[in-house]
Amino acid sequence: MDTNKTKIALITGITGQDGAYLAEFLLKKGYVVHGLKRRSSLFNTDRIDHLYQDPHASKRNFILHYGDLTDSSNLIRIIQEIQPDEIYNLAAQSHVKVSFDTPEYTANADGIGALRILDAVRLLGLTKKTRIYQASTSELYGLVQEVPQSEKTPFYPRSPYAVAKLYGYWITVNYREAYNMFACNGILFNHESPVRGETFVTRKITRAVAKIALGLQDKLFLGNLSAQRDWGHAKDYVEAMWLILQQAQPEDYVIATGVTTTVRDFVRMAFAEVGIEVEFSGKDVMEKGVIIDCDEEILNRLNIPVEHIKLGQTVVKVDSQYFRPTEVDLLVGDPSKAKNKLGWTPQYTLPMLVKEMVESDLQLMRKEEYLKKGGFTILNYFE
Ligand code: NDP
Ligand code: GDR
Repeated sequence: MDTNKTKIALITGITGQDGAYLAEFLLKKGYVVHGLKRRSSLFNTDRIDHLYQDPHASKRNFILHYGDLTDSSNLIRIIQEIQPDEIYNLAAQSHVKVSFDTPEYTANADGIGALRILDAVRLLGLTKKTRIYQASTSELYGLVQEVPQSEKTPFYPRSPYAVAKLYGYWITVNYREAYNMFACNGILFNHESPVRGETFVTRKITRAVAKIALGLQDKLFLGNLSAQRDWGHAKDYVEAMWLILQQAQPEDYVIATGVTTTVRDFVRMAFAEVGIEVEFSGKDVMEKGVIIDCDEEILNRLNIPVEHIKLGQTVVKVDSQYFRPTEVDLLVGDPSKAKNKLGWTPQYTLPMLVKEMVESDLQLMRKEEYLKKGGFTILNYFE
């Protein structure tokens, strides 16, 4: 590849969490970044509005295109027009629980969508020019076969989402082998951030913690508290995506921290950030989390009124509607290959991530607090 030429990247799923972090990352590296965004009835560009450039400007390095992973002709046209050096296929129906409700759509977007990208590059004769990153996932491991999970661990998907992503994984490997394409899977374990979607468990927790601290919500309803996840920060993980495409050989990589934590412990850590100590008791659907102590120094520092915190108050309850028909109990990745070959190591630890997310949601919820004081009704869409 000519390293002096300005590189052109296409990001599908640019309006999502990873799309936004990756766009920022690539722009800083001097790329021209094109993004595929879906038409929606409401604006869906909150996460990338700070990168927006006026379409009337004479020179732009950040350009959005309407498109959808379920529309081949649209993908072919955009890729033909852009002639990208790198494509990051991040678009997906990415919610595991929702995939049980929309299995066919999930298969179409997450499975066949990956094929459409690969095949567009092949049909357009770009196999030598365009490198492709496929957003594969630790959900592929599903039912525990071994821990920690590495590139060699067998897959056993446990949701329509994971089965669709399994197709995406293997079609990427197949196109690499069949057509000599530079196409790679990043098998990324869970990664979060202050702009994580509000219905994923970490963000659901940090939003609720902020609201409970500010007296805007009483309780947080959750599903399986015993699930264990290897949580990292999206900012670290988008760097790994880029590194995967800069190697001499196309290969697949596990990207993870190597540390696993239960949902229950994530809840404890998030409440601790605002000075609230929560203890859990009971089993399965009867389990609950109760405030047993508070740290007034932290409350004062964060300007949280102490009268909002009631010792003995139940702040977490289990609600079986959030259970999945088949669950993934334990994920913990082995990132040795990424460390050795890519030189990648995450900068964020879980405590740093939790702190950043809680602080950001506290700031956000202060706006709701302000509106509530002004007499406006707050709708709880995300609980
Ligand atoms: P998000 O849910 O935040 O973003 C998904 C993006 O895909 C959004 O931009 C969404 O658009 C877009 N999208 C959804 N369906 C379509 C479609 N049919 N056509 C075009 N665009 C579509 O996900 P993340 O940023 O967290 O994840 C990025 C990718 O990485 C996903 O493929 C996910 O499955 C995968 N992954 C994520 C991990 C994580 O922990 N975050 C871990 C491993 C893999 P809109 O904004 O309009 O909804
Ligand atoms: P996951 O993330 O399914 O791992 O997929 P999610 O945050 O949705 O769930 C993590 C674990 O928490 C348990 N859980 C709950 N989950 C949600 N969403 N809401 C709840 O109320 C709740 N209570 C408990 C879940 O059962 C699960 O065990 C994410 C997505 O980003 C995928 O796209 C990605 O591929 C994987 O991470 C790696």
